[in-house]
Amino acid sequence: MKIDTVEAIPLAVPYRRPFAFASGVATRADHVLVRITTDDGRVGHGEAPPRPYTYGETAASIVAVVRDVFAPLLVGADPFARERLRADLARTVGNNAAKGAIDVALWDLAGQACGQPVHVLLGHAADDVAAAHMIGLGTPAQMVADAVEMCEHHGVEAFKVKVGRDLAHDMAAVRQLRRELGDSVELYADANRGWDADTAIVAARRLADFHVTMLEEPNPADDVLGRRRIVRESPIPIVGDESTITLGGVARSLLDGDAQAISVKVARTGFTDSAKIVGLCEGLGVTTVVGNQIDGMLGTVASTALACGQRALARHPVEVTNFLLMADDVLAEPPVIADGRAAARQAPGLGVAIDPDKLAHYRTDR
Ligand code: MUC
Ligand code: MG
Repeated sequence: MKIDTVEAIPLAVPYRRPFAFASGVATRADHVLVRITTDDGRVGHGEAPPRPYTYGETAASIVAVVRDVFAPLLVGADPFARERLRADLARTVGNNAAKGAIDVALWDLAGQACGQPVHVLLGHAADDVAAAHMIGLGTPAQMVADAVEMCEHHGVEAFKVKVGRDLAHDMAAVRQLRRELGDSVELYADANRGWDADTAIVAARRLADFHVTMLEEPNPADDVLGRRRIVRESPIPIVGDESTITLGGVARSLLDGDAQAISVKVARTGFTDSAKIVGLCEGLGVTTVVGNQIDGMLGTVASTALACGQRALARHPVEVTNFLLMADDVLAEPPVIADGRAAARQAPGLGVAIDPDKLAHYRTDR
């Protein structure tokens, strides 16, 4: 089996409502669909969400780097040779989402060729996992309404609450969420670098009072001493997300004392590097959680496969619900969140099919 073509197709899919967080707001899914075709007629897919505020990539830069730099390295190669291809791609620095989507498409192809779903190839820790929902910034009432809808319609009992604004506003939202949802749901928080160190330390103590279990990216990790002070003084673990986007970056962050747990995202480290990060953390006794890069439906299927493939990830609720923000997408069958759980697809590879009419409708390059 050899790679024949590599395409990067820009999409624009509307959201039902915007998703806001301390470092930005997403108003539509302007993701790039990576499609790799082999000489024996198989098609693998991956989804690259551009996140300029995290990786510096835009939809246009993803399309250009895939088409002009990565496709020439991939065409003619064996899609099973992931380690060799990873090294070839790594000669170009950055471009994490583009590389992640290519890696996902390669695993999709490998699974199809083996007749096995990706989560089975990754280690088959589980067939389904508990889902966590990420609550975007809004008024406390809007945030509570979002959570209640997820509880009532999808049975979700774990929530990552966006914070990182004015402390009084953030704490009002967390207080109301705890009051409305009760003590049995898990709440954890993500400030997306919105606070300075002093504010973050105060916030961490108050969050702990509401039994919030973890705090992600409280301040910019480049504020080195400030971040270490937060880690030292916070009563709850500090999670690295946008400051820990590569295998080496995770190692450095943990050794430097900048984070005590790691958010792993298929959208930036594919399956291959995500599994390496999970292994590194597992060996060090560091918790890993599957994060959500405001993934579309394809990214959600991939995140669920990763979580179901790795035991260390299957243990914690997995952030797989934010595709519900999308008014539509290009997958023929959307993911399902039922009774608070997301199931891995059991068909070979990722088990996804692209709806050709929807693709024609949402692609922006024609
Ligand atoms: C997160 O965990 O930070 C929001 C925007 C983005 O790119 O990722 C998020 C979620
Ligand atoms: Mg985060």
